Amino acid sequence: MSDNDNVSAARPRFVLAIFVLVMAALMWRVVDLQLLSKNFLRQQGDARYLRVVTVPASRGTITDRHGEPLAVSTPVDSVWANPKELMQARDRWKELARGLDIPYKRFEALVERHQQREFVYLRRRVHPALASKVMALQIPGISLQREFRRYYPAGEVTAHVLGFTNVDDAGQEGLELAYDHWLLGEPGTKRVIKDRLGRIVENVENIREPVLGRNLMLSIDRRLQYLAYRELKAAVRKHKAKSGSVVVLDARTGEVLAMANQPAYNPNNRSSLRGDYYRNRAVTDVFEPGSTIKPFTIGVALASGKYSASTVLNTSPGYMRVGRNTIRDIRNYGSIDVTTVIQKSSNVGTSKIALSLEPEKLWEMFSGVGFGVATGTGFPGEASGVLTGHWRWHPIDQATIAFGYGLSVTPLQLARAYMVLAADGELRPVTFEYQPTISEGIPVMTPEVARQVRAMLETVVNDGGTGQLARVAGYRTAGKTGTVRKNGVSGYQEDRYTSMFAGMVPATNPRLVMVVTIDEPSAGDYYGGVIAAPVFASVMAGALRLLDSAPDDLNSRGRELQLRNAAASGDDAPRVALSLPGGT
Ligand code: 59J
Repeated sequence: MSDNDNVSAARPRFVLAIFVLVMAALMWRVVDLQLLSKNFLRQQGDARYLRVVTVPASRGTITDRHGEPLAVSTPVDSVWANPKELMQARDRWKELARGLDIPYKRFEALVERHQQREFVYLRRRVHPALASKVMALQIPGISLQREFRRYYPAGEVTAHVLGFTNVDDAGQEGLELAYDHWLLGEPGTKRVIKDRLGRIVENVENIREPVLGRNLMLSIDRRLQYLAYRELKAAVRKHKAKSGSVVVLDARTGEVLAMANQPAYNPNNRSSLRGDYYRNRAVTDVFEPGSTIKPFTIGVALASGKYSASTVLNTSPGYMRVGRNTIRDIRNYGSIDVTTVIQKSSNVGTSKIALSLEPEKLWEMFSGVGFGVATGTGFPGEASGVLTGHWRWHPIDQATIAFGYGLSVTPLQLARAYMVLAADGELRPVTFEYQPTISEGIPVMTPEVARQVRAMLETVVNDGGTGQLARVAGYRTAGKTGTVRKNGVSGYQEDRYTSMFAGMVPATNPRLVMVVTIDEPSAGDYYGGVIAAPVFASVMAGALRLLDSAPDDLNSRGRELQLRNAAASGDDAPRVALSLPGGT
């Protein structure tokens, strides 16, 4: 009984003790949650909803010299998932895959392969409209990431100059690569609150503002670029050539106004391409300049005082021996003056002249006009070509280099060298940037010599010259043809040629310099005067009209018009006639 009494007397105290203990535990829990673990818990909560996200910065726009866009970044969205969350919503996968336009099997494999991860891209760079449709499905674990896609409005036409960016918007080739640091923006960061579905519901604060990429204005003139591209493409196709390049420079400022190559590619859709197509051959590929180098040899001859334009040389019988080698012309030109050596492109005449000059002077001229050194435009992969030192030349090297073999140049280098002739003897820098001021040059020949050589180059396109098809109606034209046998593993080849033309207009006060190279024409003709010269003429004619350049040869303009009107050829003849200053 007393036991029972004891028990019953002890019960209230026991219950009280339990009660006090429970209370103490609860109090402790309150203290713990409110005070001791507060920070930890807040962090955990915030981590679930408060996020730091990057704010992408768009890459700068590339424009031509008139502000026409050539490379622009358009906003796109990339759809990504947290696979761990997405695994919980398997019933909605079909819907999601359909919305994303991904075959279901592929979608399933993708998510399952990454199910232990917290991040996987489902589709990158889709149109924002598609992205928001997907988000509207409200499927857990799906988020968007804003990105930018590079778009090239001129497509193929500017492909080699601009290059392209990779999927992360970093420059990979061409000017996109060369000017990457300039074009690149700097992403910012901001703190946001996201809801259960990962959607941003509130901007909390900007941590760092994104810095937009800077714009780049190029020296390129989109209209000339189109023209150069179109004419080159047509010629490469017509003559079934392997490749080709065109460079157009502003003869005064050294700006690259147009640069095109074949084969080309569409930078907006590069899915099925070989690296071979990406090369900007005009700056990365070298060739032997052949006869296009002769004007510089003649420049040294004139500067030496030993020769004038009318000095006569005997080139009979059309070949000559130098040591164990024979130098040949395609015909026996007999006794001709220096001007005719250029006009007919005599290898024998040029060699005779070269062998009578100091090797050092020849070398100074060739390196002075930029052969053997890169042009310094910073274009990725630019080749510097090869020019061996004169101290290593044997007489045969001296002769063959003087008519263009045994050295190599890029089309851009050759154009720059011709700019020296156009700029009265000054070597000026070339650039891809809009820079319409005349930069200081280095004098490498006297203005008199430059003008005399230019005058000789006019005879090349006139009656009796090798380059008559380069003539531009209404303008005096100066230039040089070249037909070069290609050097293969077993020496120079009989059936593979590079055809070229290098020149300038208007010859009296050159405004434009242009080089055309066409590699391995295979449809019959292969002479530079037949294959490359017409490309020069059509691009220059169009370019001078676009630039509103004053004709310096009204006689030939009149003659040309008479011919045109007589033949009633071309529907632009009346328009030209209206703008003619003084009739025929
Ligand atoms: C030529 C060469 C190769 C290298 C010759 C072209 C030499 C030479 C060894 C024969 C075709 C051909 C160092 S010719 O460019 O002279 O442009 O309208 O490839 O001579 O010695 O069946 N150009 N071209 N020579 N080699 N080696 C002329 C000339 C040139 C023309 C034509 C016909 C060659 C008028 C070239 C043109 O000026």
